[in-house]
Amino acid sequence: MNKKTVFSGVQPSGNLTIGNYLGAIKNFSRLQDEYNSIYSIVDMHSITVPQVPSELRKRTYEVLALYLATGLDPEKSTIFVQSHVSAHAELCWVLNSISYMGQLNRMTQYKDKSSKSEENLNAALFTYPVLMAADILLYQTDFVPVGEDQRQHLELARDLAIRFNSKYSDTFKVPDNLIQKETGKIYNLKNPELKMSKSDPDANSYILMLDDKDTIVRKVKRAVTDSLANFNYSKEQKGLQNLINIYSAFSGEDVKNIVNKYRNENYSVFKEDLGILIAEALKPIQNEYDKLMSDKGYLESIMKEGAEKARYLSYKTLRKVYKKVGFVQI
Ligand code: AQP
Repeated sequence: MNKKTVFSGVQPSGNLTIGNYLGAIKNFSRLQDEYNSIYSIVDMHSITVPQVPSELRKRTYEVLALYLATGLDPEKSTIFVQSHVSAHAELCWVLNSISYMGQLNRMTQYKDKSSKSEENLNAALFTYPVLMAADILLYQTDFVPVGEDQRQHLELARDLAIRFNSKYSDTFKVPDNLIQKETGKIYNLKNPELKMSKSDPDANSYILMLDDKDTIVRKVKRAVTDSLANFNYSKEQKGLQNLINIYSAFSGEDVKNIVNKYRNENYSVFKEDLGILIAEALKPIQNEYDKLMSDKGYLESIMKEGAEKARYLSYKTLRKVYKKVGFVQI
């Protein structure tokens, strides 16, 4: 009965890409039978960059519908919206008190995002990884299924858990990551040196989970590859390597088979097949998503139920933390 716990979250900061899907969400439902699974829609993280409030609200419903459409079952997993559980902000404040400015300054995501715009130079973006540590540590998490881009933030969560435990005595479990080797980083279709990102200004750089078939086929056709005319899986052909990884993730076929199958073909044949493969794999998810989005009442009932479960679990940890740091309990 002693199941290990997994926790992860997705920001409702844009329409979700196949990077978010393959790097994180696809694994969530796979894990829910084996683990105590807790999945959040981390809306508080989203406001670290400017958001349009009405869109943020709409996207929060959309991410929940996508969670359910990809197979998350509220009977098996705790699914909730971060801002509904105030323990996250409360623990973040305590963890801020043991976080070093120098370490936060080295976070590559902070450096990338803050250099993009003056508006992004805010204190919340700087302490974003501390809030993420609070998200994880509140649930005594064993494993965190995330994409490669979150590795450094997860290291910070581990450091903070260890630091708090040694300063105040054992309180937090020290979490490990669950990063998929091939799909932990899906690259940008227009520039395979960058990761695919939902907030990229170029819509051709990503494929959305809700893109229609024609759009997907067109985007894959235009994806940057190379002029070597050699169908191969190699680091020197990063664009093609990324597309082969995507093909493998959606088909379940291993990379060797895919390379053998297309070895004597033009890239365009492979790209055409890949576009159709992605569109067909996403279609059932999209159909389920449409049904769920037409029933807001149902989605809100899931949010309420999830918030209650998450509040119960998180306050158990927060109460211990408050006691250990010396806050008066009444
Ligand atoms: N390209 C990617 N490949 C694999 N995994 C990815 N993830 C994101 N991009 C890729 C994983 O998706 C989960 C949710 O991500 P997030 O919403 O917390 O934000 P992010 O990591 O900052 O992702 P984006 O798409 O780049 O969002 P924006 O553009 O808003 O910053 C995480 O587990 C992440 O690792």
